[in-house]
Amino acid sequence: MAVSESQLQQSYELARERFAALGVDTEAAITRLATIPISLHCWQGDDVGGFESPSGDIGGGLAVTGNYPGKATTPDELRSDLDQTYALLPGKHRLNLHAIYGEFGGLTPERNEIGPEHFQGWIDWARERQVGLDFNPTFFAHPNAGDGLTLSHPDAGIRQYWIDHGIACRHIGAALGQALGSTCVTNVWIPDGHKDSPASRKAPRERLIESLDAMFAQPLDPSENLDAVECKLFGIGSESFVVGSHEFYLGYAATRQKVLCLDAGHFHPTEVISEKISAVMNYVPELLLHVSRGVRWDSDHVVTLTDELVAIAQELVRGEYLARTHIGLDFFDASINRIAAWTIGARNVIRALLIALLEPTQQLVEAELAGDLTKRLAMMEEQKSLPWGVVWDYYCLQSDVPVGDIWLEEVRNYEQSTLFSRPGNPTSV
Ligand code: RNT
Ligand code: ZN
Repeated sequence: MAVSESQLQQSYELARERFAALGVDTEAAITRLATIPISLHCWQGDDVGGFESPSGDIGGGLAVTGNYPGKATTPDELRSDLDQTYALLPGKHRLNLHAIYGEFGGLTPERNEIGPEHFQGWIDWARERQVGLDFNPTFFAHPNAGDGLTLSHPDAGIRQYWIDHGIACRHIGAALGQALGSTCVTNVWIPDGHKDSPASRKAPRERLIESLDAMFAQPLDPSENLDAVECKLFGIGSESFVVGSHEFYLGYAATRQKVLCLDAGHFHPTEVISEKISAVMNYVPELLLHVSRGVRWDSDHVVTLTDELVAIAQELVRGEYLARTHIGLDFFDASINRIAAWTIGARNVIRALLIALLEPTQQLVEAELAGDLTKRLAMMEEQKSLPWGVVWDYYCLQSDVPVGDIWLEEVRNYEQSTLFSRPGNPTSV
């Protein structure tokens, strides 16, 4: 049900006063929130399919389950779906592309031969909307990654193929950054690992260092492209050993001063990335977050408003790390409407940031420094029921995006008018 605008204004005034009494300026929080972009991952829109033809198995130990109708099968469809999604999000956000989402004109160039020309359609689209782009080489869904090894492969020829793919992608990243006047973060994630216990853990890791160094050898203008590296604990088919583990990439990023990517679903189940941010930020220049949600074996469920999501946002705000952090999403769910999946995940990340920005941090820190841990806990718990939801609604209203669950009506209309009439779907002819 639509919320009455005047009622919301009145509720907001009360909420503003309630926060002001705690020394929190809701207007300042909203203004700040509007400057924080979330990089939407293109791959939620088509189940990590991409536009190489013929599209093969996703591979890399990644799995997308579900067959909800209406997925995007062309770049124009995906862009249209993204436009619909951005219209439901307050603030200005970014798009994170994978290399397999180029427009290859019906051909499938080798991955080491792709260039900025294959992304012109995306650049034009992004420029028109003033959306910044991020990028990822695709080290999976390819015969040369068929045995689950890429940059750490024992075969020097295969390693070189993937090094060259990474180099091509860094240049694409720089071209995207230059064209849009906004730094592109190019993130390297590789699937490399073993299903069963390896005889040598050492050799693949040494090879990976060598490959990464070769890939990153040419310095690029950091205002155009920044390199990031992403670790993982395990994947399907790499249960016993992952070459690019957390320790591996933390050391790599620290010694090479690369951006470290922490994916919320890539650690042991009781390990949380909110706990790691203030540790790694002492050693790496910047952070990329893949905000995700692990559920048992899956690291990629749609992001919900969990304690951990709020804790991540709180750590970024409390530690004043936002200026050094790039926030991206990473999940893929094909069992629900894909635009709704993006919208739910992204709105939750923005909501979590708002909760963090509305925290009376100074008072908590003062209680802590005074040794009054009773007050610290009492305040933290009371804080949970402060009327941040009203401030969120007001922010949506101000940003001219749907307030509350009416965004779903828009998605349903789009589903009927557009998604379900795509070829091969229920109501299409
Ligand atoms: C895989 C990594 C990686 C991918 C994307 C598609 O476990 O999280 O970020 O999800 O590159
Ligand atoms: Zn990830």
